Amino acid sequence: MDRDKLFGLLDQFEIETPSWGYADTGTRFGKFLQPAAASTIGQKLQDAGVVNKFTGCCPTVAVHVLWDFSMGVDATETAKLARQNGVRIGSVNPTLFQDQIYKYGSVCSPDERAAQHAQRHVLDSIHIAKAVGSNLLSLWFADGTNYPGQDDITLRKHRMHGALRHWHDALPPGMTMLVEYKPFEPAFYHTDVADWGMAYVFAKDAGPQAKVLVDTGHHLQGANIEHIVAFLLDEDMLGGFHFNDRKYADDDLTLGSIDPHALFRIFHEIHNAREIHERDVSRIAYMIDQSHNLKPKVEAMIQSVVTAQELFAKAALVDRKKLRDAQARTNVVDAEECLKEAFATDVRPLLAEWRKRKGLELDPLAAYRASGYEARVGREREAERADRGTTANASYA
Ligand code: RM4
Ligand code: MN
Ligand code: MN
Repeated sequence: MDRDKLFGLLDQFEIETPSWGYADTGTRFGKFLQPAAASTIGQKLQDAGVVNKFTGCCPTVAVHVLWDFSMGVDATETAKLARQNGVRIGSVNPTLFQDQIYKYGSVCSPDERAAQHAQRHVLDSIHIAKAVGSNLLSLWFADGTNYPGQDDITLRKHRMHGALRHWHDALPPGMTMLVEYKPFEPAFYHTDVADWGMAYVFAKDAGPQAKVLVDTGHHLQGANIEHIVAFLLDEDMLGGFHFNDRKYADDDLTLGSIDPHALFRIFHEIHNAREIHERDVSRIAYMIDQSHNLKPKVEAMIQSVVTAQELFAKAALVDRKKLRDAQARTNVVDAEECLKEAFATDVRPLLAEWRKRKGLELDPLAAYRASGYEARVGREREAERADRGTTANASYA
């Protein structure tokens, strides 16, 4: 592939990082705290700005409404803070779990008060998105049941349909509503938006501004995610991704750390849709949804972004003319060799060249480490926490 063409594709490949990836997180068995972990939205945006500075491709930051916005705080101030750190607010994620009222679900709950609370929270989130200049509302529901017979599954489906239609009608023009699915957890018997098919039906029914969000960790073992991606792309229903890797379930491990080839195959389908099937893939929102419990947060984020770029570039190198020809000849071995060759290509020198042209450091992780940022903010943030008399508090995302 022509170098300039590849660089053009890389220029357009922007990856959003999540505010919650910079805070202390953990599991239900506890949290391991890090001195440099961010505890305020200001600190999260500062970290995201640093990731963007070293990678040059992470200009937006996803926010989770209840974790990042406090009552009475003007959202435009948060947008300003983002700009001061060289980033913008990206997807706005309503927080439809964790409150006591959501014990039996949010909009699907049989408790009318819970559904109304959720209704209002999402409408407030749309206002926040407008105020911060974001065009993405990203919905994930913890709704589901834990025991057979606990609630009427069909009634819950109707409640979800109603809520999504209502919110869709409240979207300003140009704003996209993403519907994320997940097979289980926190509900362990049934989940109201359990897979891509349900997300597709809900989104389609809500209206043209609703699309499906694929979180790579939200599939049962063995699911063919690239097939789902190709299918959604062809239906013009793929809104975006939450990238992470997994070994067992929704592990939120570093992208590409377990199965880099899986993400390569996903990118292959995206390049294929653009080049061969002339699909517009420019509006796909690429987002990272990871929480790093053991790794230093900014390092882990840079590592993830660089891996995403490498796999994206490798997949772009697939010789699609050769592949089409092999497919037409039904030469299965030749066809597979096209993918193997691209995957085996060391694209790191190409990426270094792309960074050089953009005036970026050639090795983002090494440059970040040399900057001494981690140790500096670690000291500052520990001192601030001691002043406030607070121990770090954050979610279990
Ligand atoms: C969920 C899901 C959502 C994210 C929360 C924190 O498992 O992936 O996207 O908002 O975690
Ligand atoms: Mn997610
Ligand atoms: Mn998840």
